[in-house]
Amino acid sequence: MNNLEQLVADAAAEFASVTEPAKLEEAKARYLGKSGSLTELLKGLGKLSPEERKSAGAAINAAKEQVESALNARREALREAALQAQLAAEALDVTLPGRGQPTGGLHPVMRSLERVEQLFRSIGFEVADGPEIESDWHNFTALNTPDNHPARSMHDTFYLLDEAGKVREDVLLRTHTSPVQVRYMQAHVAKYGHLESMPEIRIIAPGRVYRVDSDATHSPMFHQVEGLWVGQEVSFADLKGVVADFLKNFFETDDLTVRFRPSFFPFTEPSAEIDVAFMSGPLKGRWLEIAGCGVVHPNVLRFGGIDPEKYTGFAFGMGPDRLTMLRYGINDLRLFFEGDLRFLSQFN
Ligand code: 2NM
Repeated sequence: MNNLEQLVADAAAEFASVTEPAKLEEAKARYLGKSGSLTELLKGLGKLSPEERKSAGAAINAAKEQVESALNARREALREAALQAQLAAEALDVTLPGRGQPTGGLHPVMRSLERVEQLFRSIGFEVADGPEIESDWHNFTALNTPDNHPARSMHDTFYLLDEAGKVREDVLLRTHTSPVQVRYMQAHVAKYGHLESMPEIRIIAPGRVYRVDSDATHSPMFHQVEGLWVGQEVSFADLKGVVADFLKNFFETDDLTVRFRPSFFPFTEPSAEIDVAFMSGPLKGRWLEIAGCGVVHPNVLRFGGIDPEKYTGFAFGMGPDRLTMLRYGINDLRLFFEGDLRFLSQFN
């Protein structure tokens, strides 16, 4: 083998031995680069006689073409190998069965809330809402709650922090949905004026509320639905009728008894707890505390912009979490907040 043939064989072997494109370009430079061995041979042609130069030049150029074609073949092989590796890495088996698209469903508490809304809409109530981050004024002051009331303590209510991390006294997570009723009364009066012509207010306010409390029967976030009916001759008798009718419809039975037990709330006077007892079924004969209610306190009407000499109203508040537990026979409140599909999927 002469020198040129040896050089071509060396180049081909070197190209074949590299597996990375960058290394291949380095190998190319050693033969075809500015001071590569073939380039140096071509530079040396000038020192030869014209006859020698002709044959030597032809031989070197032939060798150069062989090296270039070995290089191009190797470049192409490396490109093809890289492509195959990428295709293998990104392979999709389009023949696999799909993963499926499971359908979602309503949370059982939301089912109850929708049911409550539907039943109250059917007797002419509107559904109202408001912010979960409330002012102390809407949540407590306007609801006739005295400054020193224990519910106002940080022990019972979540307050918000200012930018320096200090507790603000004027902003909190609402502890009930009553501030929605206050806001609604004010907006209603602003819209219609507070004269004889003001239409009645009939609303329910469903939503999340927050209290510092957490055990098997209390969650720091829970749900409430409150109702409010304000008009010129609205009485406790109307309240009893609306509530008893609602409970019979909600639990889909006439086989229940409702009783009103005197109680106290700052925002109503008189006030009562509402108990219900089923006359049949697994809970037969047990009184269950289900809601609170009362005639709206004159101060609350006044804070809402309504003249308590002209209008009266009743209000009630109940817990859809508890209503849901009773309706479905659920024994632990925490099941509602764990997000376990084995539990949740039973309601859909
Ligand atoms: C309850 C019990 C009794 C109530 C009062 C009001 C308002 F804003 F009209 F004054 N809304 N809800 C109320 C009354 C809530 O929950 C146990």
